[in-house]
Amino acid sequence: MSVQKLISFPFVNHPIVTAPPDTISDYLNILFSLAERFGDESVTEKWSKFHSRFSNGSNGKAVAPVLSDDDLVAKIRKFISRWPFFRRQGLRSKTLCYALVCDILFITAFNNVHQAQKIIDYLQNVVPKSYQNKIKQLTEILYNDAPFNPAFDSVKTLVEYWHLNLKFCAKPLKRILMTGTTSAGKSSLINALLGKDVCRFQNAVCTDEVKKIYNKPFQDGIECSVFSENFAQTPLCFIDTPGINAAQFPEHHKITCEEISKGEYDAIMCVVNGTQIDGSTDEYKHFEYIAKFQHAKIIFAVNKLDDFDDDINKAIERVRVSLVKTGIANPVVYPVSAKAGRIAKKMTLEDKYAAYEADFAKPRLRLSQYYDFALPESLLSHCGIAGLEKIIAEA
Ligand SMILES: Nc1nc2c(ncn2[C@@H]2O[C@H](COP(=O)(O)OP(=O)(O)O)[C@@H](O)[C@H]2O)c(=O)[nH]1
Ligand SMILES: [Mg+2]
Repeated sequence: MSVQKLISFPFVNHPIVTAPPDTISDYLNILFSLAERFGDESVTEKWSKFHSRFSNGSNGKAVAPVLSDDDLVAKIRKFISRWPFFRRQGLRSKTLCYALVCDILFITAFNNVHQAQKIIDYLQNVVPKSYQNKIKQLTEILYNDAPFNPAFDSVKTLVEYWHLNLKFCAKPLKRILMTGTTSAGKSSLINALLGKDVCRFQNAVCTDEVKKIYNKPFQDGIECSVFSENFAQTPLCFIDTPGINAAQFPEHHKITCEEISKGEYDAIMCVVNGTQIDGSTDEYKHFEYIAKFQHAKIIFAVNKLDDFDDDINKAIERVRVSLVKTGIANPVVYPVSAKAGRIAKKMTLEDKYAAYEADFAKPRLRLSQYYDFALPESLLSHCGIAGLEKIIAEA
């Protein structure tokens, strides 16, 4: 997997956001044409994100087709000549030039100095002399760790996010295989942990293949609470496997076991449906199979505790005892509610936040008490997600 896939865009405080719609449209047209000229096949995905984020600002106007070489040069020059006009709009004159440099390098040459040099050489030939040295300085900050220069204050966030991306990509990937019965909440838990809906979740057997879901160094403009910085800043890959007990799909069990036997993960998270705590023979047979793979950390998460009326402590103990019988030495069993986790991460149902916060602050549902380390008082902790973040980050 290429690390390029992991990076995300610095949409927050992007200077283009405040530009007039026609300017945004021109900017996107130039950026797109440059990306087509200098990018490889990985550009399309990044570009489409960029475009969908900003095209609303240009009144939904589609980006014009890729410009020919001559038209691109002419368009960039015309764009620059209009900069005194942008200044009247409250933008600093070179701001959009700096943003363009950051964006095009990010899309086509992040982690690739050689490619970056080609783009810089091209731009140096197009922009007026007064910009050339500044472009060079900016490139030095991005690629050679030159100290930040206040002249680039207007793109400070872009530069900061560039370095966050670099730091993130330099860390080794941590892989977590998710397994359990159908509808235990594997996909919901991945969504709650990542703070966004990347997996389909529903009351049907909808995961019929192994899916890999990656996190990003920061969310593309999405606000989401995260407890563990280490969790947020570690490249993660969740391996979502099919449920092991779908009677009508026996091949699902096989697919999952094959994936487990590959051993290509750092931790296995077994998700147990808290509303069916005693499980089926199938479920514990599966855990018996997993017991053979103790080279990886095995984490048990009892989910759906928002929907559980009995004594949670006793339920956890029951699961633990059953697990010991399957041959798992010292199983660690953690309670969680993926449903409350989604709300805690503020992904949805903002109006329900207060009700969930109050509910999970009650002694019975304060799931943080079952984690063997201190956690702050918040819904994110009380629903179990904060604790799981930390456990995954340290797996
Ligand atoms: N009450 C409750 N329902 C949940 C929770 N997590 C998942 N569900 C529901 O359980 C069903 C199956 O979830 P899903 O994530 O698709 O399970 P998977 O088959 O293990 O991936 C869906 O209807 C979810 O909305 C939870 O924490 N609480
Ligand atoms: Mg699923």
